[in-house]
Amino acid sequence: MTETHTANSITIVDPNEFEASFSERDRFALEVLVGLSESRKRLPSRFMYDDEGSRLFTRITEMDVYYPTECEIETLRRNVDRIVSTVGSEPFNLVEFGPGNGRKARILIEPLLEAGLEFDYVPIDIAREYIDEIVTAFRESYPTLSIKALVSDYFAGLKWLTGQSNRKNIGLFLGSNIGNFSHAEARIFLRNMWSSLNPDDTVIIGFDLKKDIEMLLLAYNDPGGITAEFNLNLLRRINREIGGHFDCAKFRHFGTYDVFSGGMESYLVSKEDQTVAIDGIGRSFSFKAWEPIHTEYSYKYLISDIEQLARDTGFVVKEHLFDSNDWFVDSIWTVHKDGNADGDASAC
Ligand code: AVI
Repeated sequence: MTETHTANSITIVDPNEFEASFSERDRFALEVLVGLSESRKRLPSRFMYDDEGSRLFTRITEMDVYYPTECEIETLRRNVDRIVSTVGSEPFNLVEFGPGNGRKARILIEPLLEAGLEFDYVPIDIAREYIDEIVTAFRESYPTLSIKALVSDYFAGLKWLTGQSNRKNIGLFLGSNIGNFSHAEARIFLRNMWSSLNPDDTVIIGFDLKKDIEMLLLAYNDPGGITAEFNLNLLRRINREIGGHFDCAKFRHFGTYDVFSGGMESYLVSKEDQTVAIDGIGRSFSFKAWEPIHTEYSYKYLISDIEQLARDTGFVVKEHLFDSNDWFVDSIWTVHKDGNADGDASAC
């Protein structure tokens, strides 16, 4: 892992140079090959976020029908004093997993600076360009803020951080990104986070709550078709990066809700029988008329689900912070580790 000091207060840690033999493009090609070869075709949602996908996702967050972003911003704003008070007065790291454009972190950073607290802001993201953008923007907005920006896988970055700093960590995993994991993946993710943190560290996790089904369906099937474009961009990305020959007009976006699992599910459905070649992986894939490709889960939670998830992964729920409609929650958890190094791993 190398460290590059770009300014007094900024550290960029880049572990990726050692992993260059397996590029993001190779990984994408492999996942497309595996996902489209299955009898229930699927493409992993994490590949939705290339430059074009990130641009489309930002547009989604600006739509009135896509309520989670505004709900979480309201949640953070109306509860900022409570969050500042949970932090305590000791120096700490404010670690943000996947900071996006940093819009939500700003809501916390300003009052934390005003309160005169000593902390490093530590955004962690695998994509160097996002980290560069946030560092540039935050250096301009907050000249006194100390930033340690980590270009890294979340847990490698967190392990590096806890290995070189024994400050308390306050982790932010906002935006209901946890909802894009299956329930099993969410448990694995949170348990990994637990393992990488120290006892009594805090995490604040954004969960979208179960709610009126019409509202969910509208949020993921907006009338302007931006969500459809966001979903179809996966096929365009295959065309751009690995020589696919998808005709997007021959697929449609379909967003539906599984009341049993609480998952909004997104699909791309083939409108006709067709065979599509992907030159970069030397294969063609056949689609029957109305055959789906699963592309995304967005799980919605009950408070009882969240509390169970915390217990199962070794955390203690401190507080739930809500927006004024109770549509969204930022849940504050602390890391519980007793004498046993494995903690309470009962459900893992
Ligand atoms: C990033 N993630 C939390 C969004 C969600 O709501 O699951 C992605 C998204 N997909 C369609 N619309 C928004």
